[in-house]
Amino acid sequence: MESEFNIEAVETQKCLDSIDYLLRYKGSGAAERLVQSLQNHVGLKGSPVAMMPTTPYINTISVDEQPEYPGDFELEKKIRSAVRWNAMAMVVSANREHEGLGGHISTYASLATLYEIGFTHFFRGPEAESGMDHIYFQGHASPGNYARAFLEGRLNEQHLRNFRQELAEGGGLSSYPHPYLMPDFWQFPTVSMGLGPINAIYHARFMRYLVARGLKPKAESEARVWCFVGDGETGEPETLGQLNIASREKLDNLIFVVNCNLQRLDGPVNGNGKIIQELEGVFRGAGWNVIKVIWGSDWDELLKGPHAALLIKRLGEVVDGQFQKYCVSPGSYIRRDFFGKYPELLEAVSHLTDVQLQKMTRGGHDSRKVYAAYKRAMEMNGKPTVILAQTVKGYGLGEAGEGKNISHQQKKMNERELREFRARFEIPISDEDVVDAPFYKPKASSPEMKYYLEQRKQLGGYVPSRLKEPKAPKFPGTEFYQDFYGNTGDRPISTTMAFVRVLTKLLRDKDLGPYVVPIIPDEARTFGMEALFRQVGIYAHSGQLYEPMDKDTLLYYREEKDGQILEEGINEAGSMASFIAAGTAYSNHGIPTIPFYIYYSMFGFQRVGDSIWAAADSRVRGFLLGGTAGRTTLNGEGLQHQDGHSHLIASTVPNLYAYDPAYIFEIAVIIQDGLKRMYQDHEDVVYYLTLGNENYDMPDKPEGSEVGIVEGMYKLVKSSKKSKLKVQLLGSGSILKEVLRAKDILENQFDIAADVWSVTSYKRLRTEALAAKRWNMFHPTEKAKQSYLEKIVENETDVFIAASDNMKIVADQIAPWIPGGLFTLGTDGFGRSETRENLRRFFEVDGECVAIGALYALSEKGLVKKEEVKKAITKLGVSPEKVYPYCV
Ligand SMILES: Cc1ncc(C[n+]2csc(CCOP(=O)(O)OP(=O)(O)O)c2C)c(N)n1
Ligand SMILES: [Mg+2]
Repeated sequence: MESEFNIEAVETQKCLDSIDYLLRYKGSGAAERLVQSLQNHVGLKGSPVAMMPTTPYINTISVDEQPEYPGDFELEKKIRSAVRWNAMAMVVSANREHEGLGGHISTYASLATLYEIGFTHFFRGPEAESGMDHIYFQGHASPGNYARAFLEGRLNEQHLRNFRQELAEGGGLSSYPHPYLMPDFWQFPTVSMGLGPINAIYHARFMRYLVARGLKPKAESEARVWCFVGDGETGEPETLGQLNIASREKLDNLIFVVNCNLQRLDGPVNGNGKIIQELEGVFRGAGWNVIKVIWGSDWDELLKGPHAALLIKRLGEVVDGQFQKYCVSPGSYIRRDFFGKYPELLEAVSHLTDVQLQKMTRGGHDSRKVYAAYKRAMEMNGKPTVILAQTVKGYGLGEAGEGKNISHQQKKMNERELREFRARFEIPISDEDVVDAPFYKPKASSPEMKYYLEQRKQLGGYVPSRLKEPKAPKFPGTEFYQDFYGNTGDRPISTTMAFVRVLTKLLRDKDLGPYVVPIIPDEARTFGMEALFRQVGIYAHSGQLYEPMDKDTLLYYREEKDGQILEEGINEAGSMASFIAAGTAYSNHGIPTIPFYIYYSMFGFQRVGDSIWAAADSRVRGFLLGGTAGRTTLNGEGLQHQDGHSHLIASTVPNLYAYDPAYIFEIAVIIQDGLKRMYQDHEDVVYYLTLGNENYDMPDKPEGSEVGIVEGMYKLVKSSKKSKLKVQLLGSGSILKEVLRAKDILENQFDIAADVWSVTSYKRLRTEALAAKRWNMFHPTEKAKQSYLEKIVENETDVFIAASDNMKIVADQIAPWIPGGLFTLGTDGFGRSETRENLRRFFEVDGECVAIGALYALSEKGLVKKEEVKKAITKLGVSPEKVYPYCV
């Protein structure tokens, strides 16, 4: 036994010596390769060893590898302290004046150094040769950004005073990064946890796409995407769920900085474990380069000392909850509880006072360590990098909240706490003034301001900032769309096919085509778009490294380095991130790419609604296409697929125009209008179109219908029947077909004339009607305004009935403006698998039910006898006792 142990020890030592040798003469890459070879070797011998996903709980970059610090510590500290103070003062004064305004102090307090090093040494501005870096700032650290912009002269004292009072005179500052509210300042809305990280990944990839497609020149030194993430935020599936995409795409232009203050809102992120280690494993497993910045320089000595191995062991043993406890404890406790576990460690810190022990910093507050990490991240080749930086939540707040569980919510400071804060960061504010928490700006002539502003100048100007409007590409005129205005003859098509025809033609346009970005989450074949694979190719950064199995066919799966399609795989969240990247490129890159994102409509608003909201906030311009929509139109797929409510959710997004077109000419007119508004008139709007997969004949475009199609409603057929009774039937999407059937039933079987309207957008009709009504409310003595809807229905005195493949409430949106009210039919309830015919009867939106609805509405006005309606129900073969589809 004894001798066996010795053999193992001897052999182990040999291996370690080899590693040391390689480390000394060939660097860490060579050592890593040796370990890898050992692992492979053992695996081949039949006893595979699992790779350890983590490294010891110390900094990745050793002191010996640390680069020279190029900055001026003292001047940087002065600037950082001023920003810290103002960020705190902004929140404190807002909440003093108006209880409940809210805001966060502690997040920025933990981030200050992580931001500072970036702003002073790394983040490149709009004038930089590489182009601007794109930085996703932690949402609730916004006071830090505002405080810095104040020093830069981009915001004034009044702005700061009006933090979270956006309606105040002179303008205020939005709570969080919202490009919609501060369009000259913010680029990326990040405060919905998880959306910043996923959007950052796809943004970094889209930057590569722009270069690969020749839309953006390849700069010698590439711009970076930086994303600051909270450690609590890593709990969101969107944060970690797409890490593999970043490594698959070799995004070395992407740097995540996770601010590991070990706390989230309620308490510790992983009190019983170690979030930094957990994240290291996840990121490394996903193929990222991981740089841990855990300890500040005052740990260097101990970590090089004779008991380093034991200290590292101890650092690895202690869980996060306990490290948090050390933040709020005196040095004597730390000595006893942490170092005291091993007598050797106790001895190792015997020369340090309790105060010194208590002040030993975490890596994320040490400029040298952070600088080293950022520099290495910038030098990384072939992989994205994550920096896991340990910080203290509420750093510098002392008793007011440093490291405390209540820290996140802290928005007030009393006089004593303010004095302490001032003293700790040496802010030159007098004793009398400090209680008012005034803002502090060092003089423009001070060395620190000169230094900082010069650094920003060297780095190319201020960030964040939004770029100016780019030049619009040349747009095809109306003649381009003529192809789509005629009837489809005896070749019925679906609206999805119709859209694909329009898109295909747009892609072929020599001026506009290159800017079109088709985005598809593994659904191209569903939508009949596979011809595009061949026509414009699928973007793949490495091209096609295999021979596609269908190479000898016309429509083979063609991946290309400069492919145009973003084929995202089964990934609606990632596709939305691409949509946002492409739809904001006009502002972020000065390149007006036009995204057309087509997906199963059920997996749009319902699944990634928050991303759509963020897209709208981001001022995205582009088209969302909800394919295979309609609760009864997509018939076989059943409950989880059949969408009858995306138009309802779409109605909640203010700058989004939602259309439910029925015909190819409607689609062509809507897309033409959208392109003009977004890319020629520079309106920040999104167009949403639902598309169906039912084939039917499409008629000629009625003369002069363009305005109505865009405004949301036009008369498709005026009845030629002479009759005492008349109804106005409103239909949308594929149910327009059923409405036309109802017209025939009513006219032929019941002698009731019926006009038919196509309603393309209930949302738009309602929005404009509401605007007119509101104006009238405030201008009661002036001539009342009339919306488009009111104008077109004012002379129609008949009964109105609406039917669509959506919930009834979608059509009900316009009911208040319909003379005599609106009777609505729709598809409320869970979908199910059936034939279209049966489904439409089930949901009561087929021609027969629409006709019954019309008769009933007439009877309600006393124009038809109730008895007649009863007879009609029987005549049309509908069971009055059929189940109520909403809740069976
Ligand atoms: C999707 C979402 N859920 C919840 C919140 C509310 N929220 C804001 S900040 C926060 C805690 C953030 O903790 P962490 O990410 O660790 O950031 P820290 O402030 O500690 O840097 C929570 C829960 C949110 N903004 N977004
Ligand atoms: Mg945190």
